[in-house]
Amino acid sequence: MPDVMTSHAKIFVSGHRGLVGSAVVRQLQRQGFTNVVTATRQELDLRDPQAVRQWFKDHRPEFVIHVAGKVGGINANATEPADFIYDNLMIHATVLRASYECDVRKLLYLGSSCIYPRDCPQPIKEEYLLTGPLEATNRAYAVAKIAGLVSCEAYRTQFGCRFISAMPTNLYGPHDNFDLVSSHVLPALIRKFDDARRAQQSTVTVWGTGQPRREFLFVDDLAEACLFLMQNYEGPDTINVGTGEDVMIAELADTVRQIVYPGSEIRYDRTKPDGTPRKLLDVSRLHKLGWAHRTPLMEGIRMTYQWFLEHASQHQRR
Ligand code: GFB
Repeated sequence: MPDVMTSHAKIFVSGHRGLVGSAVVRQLQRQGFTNVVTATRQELDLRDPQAVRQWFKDHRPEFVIHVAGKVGGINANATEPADFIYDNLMIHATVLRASYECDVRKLLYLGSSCIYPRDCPQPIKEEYLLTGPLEATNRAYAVAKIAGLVSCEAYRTQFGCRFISAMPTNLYGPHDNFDLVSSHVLPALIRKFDDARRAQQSTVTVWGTGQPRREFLFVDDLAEACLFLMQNYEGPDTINVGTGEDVMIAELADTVRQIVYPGSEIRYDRTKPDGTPRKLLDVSRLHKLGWAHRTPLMEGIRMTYQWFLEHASQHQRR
């Protein structure tokens, strides 16, 4: 029986205040894990090798669910590439090295669907990685995430580390970033339609042409998949995590409009980039392992909007 997390195992969740990290902590609590350790950015700068090494020595986590990172939507990635590549390269290099040096028993690393080639066949299989050019708008971030994935393989090869990796699709849910400049499309649309409703503005602007297609996974489903992989997967290959269904941005915008502000109209700002035309993940490997998502998109959007309304005061511009 492989070495799995028991209820009292010491589990470090990096990035615990973010969209994914907060969902992973919720899921661990739901599943009865009582010894979860975290560190705020103020307590621990994950880009600082000395600080991370010392923190790992002091806290000795047995398992690491490594979901910290500098993330953002198409605009943030296109305008801050140096910060995206530096922060993410440093975060992944320090956490993986310290995990190896402190004999962490198993680590899960999370990548992103943007690591795949811009124009690869759809749905995207894990083996398409590095078979073609990347999407320009998030190339720096993608290279950093690929470096993290290859690092997991390298530690496994050289030192036998049980470092596994997963590639999630576009995520959304509670604790998302709703800032209009740096956010991803779904929280941005929720924010835009809600702002328009409050201001009684009849028109909402959607970026690009509305033609690209995107796949959206509710973040609590991703968190459940992370724990499933930690407990059941030992393989060297990365695993796509998604729903296997995608939607056109125009359809998504209309769905959010119906939920948040049905009386409004949509206009498109074609001066903004579309990004990758499509990035639908092939999730057959994950389904074969025994996990599939459960939250339909409409239900997930409603739950996310509900959370947004309950935390309206928090949505300051980042
Ligand atoms: O979610 P998003 O910013 O990132 O954009 P990507 C998805 C699509 O939604 C693009 C359109 O075609 C955008 O033009 N869109 C329409 C909007 N209106 C808006 C809006 O108001 N805000 C935003 N943000 N988009 C990200 C990568 O790519 O995917 C990240 O940049 C990460 O690195 C993430 O990998 C999962 O899906 O294009």
